[in-house]
Formats: sequence, C-alpha cells, structure tokens
Amino acid sequence: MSSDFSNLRLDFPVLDQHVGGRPLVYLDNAATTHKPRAVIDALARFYERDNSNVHRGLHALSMRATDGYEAARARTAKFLHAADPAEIVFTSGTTASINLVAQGWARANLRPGDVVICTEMEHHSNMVPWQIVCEQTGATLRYIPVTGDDAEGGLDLAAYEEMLNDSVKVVAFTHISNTLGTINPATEICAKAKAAGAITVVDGAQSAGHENVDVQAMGCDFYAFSGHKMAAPTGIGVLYGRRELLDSMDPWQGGGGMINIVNYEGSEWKPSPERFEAGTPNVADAIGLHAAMDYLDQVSRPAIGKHESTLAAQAYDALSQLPGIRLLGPRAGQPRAGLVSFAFADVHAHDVVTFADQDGVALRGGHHCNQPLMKKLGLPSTTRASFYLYNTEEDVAALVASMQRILKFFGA
Ligand code: 7TS
Repeated sequence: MSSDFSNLRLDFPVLDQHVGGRPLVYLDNAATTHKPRAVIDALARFYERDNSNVHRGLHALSMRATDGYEAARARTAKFLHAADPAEIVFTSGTTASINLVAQGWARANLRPGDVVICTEMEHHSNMVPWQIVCEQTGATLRYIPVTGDDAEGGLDLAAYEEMLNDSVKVVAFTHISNTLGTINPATEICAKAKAAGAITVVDGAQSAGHENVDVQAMGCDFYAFSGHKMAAPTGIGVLYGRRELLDSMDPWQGGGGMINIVNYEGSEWKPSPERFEAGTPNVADAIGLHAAMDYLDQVSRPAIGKHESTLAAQAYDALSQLPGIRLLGPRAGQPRAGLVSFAFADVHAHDVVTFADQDGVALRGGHHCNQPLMKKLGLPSTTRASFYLYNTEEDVAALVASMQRILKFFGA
C-alpha cells in the first residue's frame, strides 16, 4: 500500500503534457478521470493476445476472453463487498445502470399512488429515469429538499422521514453530489427506506473510486457506478443488485447471451446477471475495469478519498478569500468530497473555464447535469474543480492563481 501521492502523476501518461504552454493541471475528474498505464496496458494486452467474443466459442481465445470477463465480475463483487458475483451486472455506465432499475424493476412494480423519492441534488441520470417511469406507471416523484442558501446544509433528513410511508416504493439518491461535494449518509438513508418497505438505489458515480464501498454494510438494494470516473475505460459500468431482486426482474433488453431457450413462440431467460447483458458485452473494458480496481486498491481507496478531500478543503479555504465568490456545498470544516463548486458575481463560469484553460487548468463550467438545483440556488451555472489521486497541492495553487488572474482581467 502506498500513501505517497506525490509520484502517482507519473502513472498517468496523459498528464505528461503542456496546455497553454504550462504543465496540464487536470481538475475535471468528476466528469471523467484519467487512466493509469496499468489500465492502458491491460486493454492493449487483451486486444493483442486474447481478443474474442465471450461465452460462445470453445476455442482458446474465447475461453481466455470469457475467463477475463468473469474474473472482472468477481473482482467487482469483491470491490463492492457484494455477497455473490451474480449480483454484478455490467452496463455501459451509471446512467444505463439506473435506467435498468427504473425499467427493469420499477416499471413492473409501481402503481398509481405509489411514490418514488429522490433528492434535489441528483444528477439528471438519477432523476430523469424516475420521471419517465413515474409517467409510465402513474407513480409520483418526490424530492428530499436540499437546505441552505448555498446548499451547505445538505439533505433535509427530517423532511425525508416525514415523506416516508407505505406508498414509498423506491428511494434513489446520490452517495456523493457531483455539484456540491456533499457526502450523503447512505447507510442511514437506506435503513430508513428499508424500515418503510422501500427499495434503495444508490448512485455511486462519485463514490465508487473514492472510498471503500461495502454494499452489504450500506444496506442498499442497488448501487450504480461508471468505470470511467475511477481510472477505468469509458463504456463500462456496473449495477450491483441484491440477488433476490435481480432474479425477480424481467430483462430490459432481449437478444443473444441472455436466454436459455428460444422458441418461435417465446423464450426463457437465463438467471442474473446474464439476463441483463443481451448482446456482445464490453469485454475489453471490463478487463480494463479489473485493472483499475487493482490499481486503486494498491494505492488504497480510503487514502485516495482523504487525499482529495484535503485538496478540496484547501481549495475551498483559498478560494473563499476571493472577492465576489459564492461557494456551494459544505462549509469549511465540514466533511467534503474531493470537489469544489463556485460562482463569481461578475464573471460567467464559461469565461472562467475558458480563461483557466489558457493557464493549463482544466475545469468544468455549467449546470453539471443538475439544472433544477441550479435554478433553486438562483445560479445559471458554476465553475467546478474536482480532484483525484494524481492531483497535488501545486494544482490547488495553480487553480487559485488562475482564478486571481481572471478576476483581475475582468476588473472584478
Ligand atoms: N451520477 C452522478 C452523481 C454523476 O456525477 C454522473 C456524471 C452520472 C451519474 C452519470 O454518469 P455516466 O458515466 O453514466 O455519464 N457526472 C458528470 C459530471 O459531473 N460532469 O460530467 C459528468
């Protein structure tokens, strides 16, 4: 286990470049993270030696590809402390995983009068699928409010408790907010939902690669995440589902690989997880995900979370000194994940991001797929700096210097 973060940058080839004549300072990790050499090598090895379709051939390459794909599933179960690899469904990402629950479980189980609860801080990926399925079934969608003028109070858990009753069938919430940096009390939220008889769907897009996740200790029914936000390739994601629930669900998509028997009259499904993986799966990227999990655990996920939270807290403190700045999410000294979201009174986030790019600092500006929350907070957009294991205190200093230059330029 290594907790020396100063050299980890060297493991990421893409970071070895200049932007705007300066060494790249990549602070857009909540959108996507970079890939270490170990992951790039695992992908290249697969395509150079083992490339084949899975579960279909009895030839050597197909067997190797199948073994690699299933080993990735077993590794993912271990990564999440799931009881059984059959509880791991590979998808294309968090969005696909949540849609699978909405269309696979909720569409079949919701009735008019039922209630789905999500929160005001959800990414559109954990909001729109519930809007769609509520429209389809006649169920009602309610939101746990976010408190504080700058959303500094997080979720209103007292309001959540008041919302819970027999009609609530699903509670879907993000573990870590991609817009605020808030860390939600997932175990507590799941326990309360379970006591009310609702299933829980946790959006783990911003948590899976940043802290130890134990789905059994958390007590969730479903947990979704994307590989690309945790050092793995794009195009691969995971849905963890409790076996009993997955086995109760009909497939969402039909095709090859998910059936036991097909007749002209009808078909019989395989059990989970194959039931939910119609068509040729993303074998190479599952193998890349496996390599990413090994890499992250070699560094140590709790240490990664601590490192990036420390950098975010430093950024929060330094940025709060700047004139006309409004910082969102937890206040200084409160627990915060590895990102900071802020807005200047007189400079639009798109200008901030464009100017920062000239300094080699990559940021995200916009609504972060959280339009309703932005509207509630009275902001068109924010600028967001999000950290990962390869970022350093020097990156925080570069961010702050760039923001100072921009404010000066705009005479703010
Ligand atoms: N949920 C959360 C909390 C997210 O942050 C994101 C992506 C998603 C779901 C969707 O993940 P996908 O891999 O299926 O697209 N968040 C962001 C972001 O903050 N900036 O770009 C993408």
